Amino acid sequence: MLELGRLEDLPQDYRDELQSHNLVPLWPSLRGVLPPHIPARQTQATHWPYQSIKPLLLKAGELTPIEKAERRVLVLANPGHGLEKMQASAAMYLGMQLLLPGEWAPSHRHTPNAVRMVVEGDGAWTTVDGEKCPMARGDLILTPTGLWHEHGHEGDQPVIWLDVLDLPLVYYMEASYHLNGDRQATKPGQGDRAYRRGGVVPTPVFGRSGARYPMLRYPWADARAALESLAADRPDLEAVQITYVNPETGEDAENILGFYALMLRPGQTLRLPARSPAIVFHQIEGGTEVQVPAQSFTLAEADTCCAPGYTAVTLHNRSSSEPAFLFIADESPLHRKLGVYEERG
Ligand code: GTQ
Repeated sequence: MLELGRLEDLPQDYRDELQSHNLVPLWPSLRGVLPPHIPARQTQATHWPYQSIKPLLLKAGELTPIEKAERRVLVLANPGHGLEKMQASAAMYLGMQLLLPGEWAPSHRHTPNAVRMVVEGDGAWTTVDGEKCPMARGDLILTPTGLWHEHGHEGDQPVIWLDVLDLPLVYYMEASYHLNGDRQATKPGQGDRAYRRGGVVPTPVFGRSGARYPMLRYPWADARAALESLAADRPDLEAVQITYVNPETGEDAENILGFYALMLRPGQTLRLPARSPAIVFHQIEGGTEVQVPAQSFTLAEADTCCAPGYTAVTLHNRSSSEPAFLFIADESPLHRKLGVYEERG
């Protein structure tokens, strides 16, 4: 490839003059912003074992009262981006949040979209847009852009969940802000009951729900049952995977990030092709060997890891007798909407 001119090749007085007019020559940086064949990625494959997070999060519970934190979260930061950036990938933020019995994380709403994947503990709830969503292990709860949400806890043990937000992207767009609100009045009705079964939707006489987000909670019991049923129906199926969708439209549950659950059969090895979006894996049940080129992680229950885009990932269920279940988040909806989505086999 032809060598392009360097900045140092230009006379200093010319460079100074460009700078004084807020001008920059493209050619010394052209290959940097448009590298050959494959994008430069700051996202590094990173593993966050739950056993190293949990004691530090419980310690945060002792050190910082909820009133001083609003959200008591340890951020799973990718060293490739610099820890202070608080991002797991270009568009994904991950945080592990702790709520102690009796605590309340006050109502707010913000432009970034969020979801919670409940890791452990019973008796907590998130109220989203007036709907009180109970939190049980493996449940996925949406708090989409602009919807009021607050967290409370009526149980007697700590509750911990994983937050996934598109905060890095929305912040980069200079569109990230929040508003504080009052405690929400709760209204009757639960989306996960109204949309209890696939293939049928509630149809009041005056027409279908016009709500942009008709379903806010996806109970793990239902997602797990769907995976087991799919696996039993299709013994030949390689990827026993479901996507969390809006049941009215069939589209991804949120606008920017995609959410999935994957079941690995006992002993199964599954190769995921290289795709443009970065991907996050969180172990709900069982244990998985995650191989990215030149690295491998052993995910135990409640562990989380990420892989950059344009990278093939191989998953292996370490148990020869039990299935393994993973929660997956990725940047596919964003890449597809922007027209940059790519698969490379
Ligand atoms: O629970 O509303 O991890 O607003 C980061 C920002 C959680 C939340 C986070 C948030 C929340």
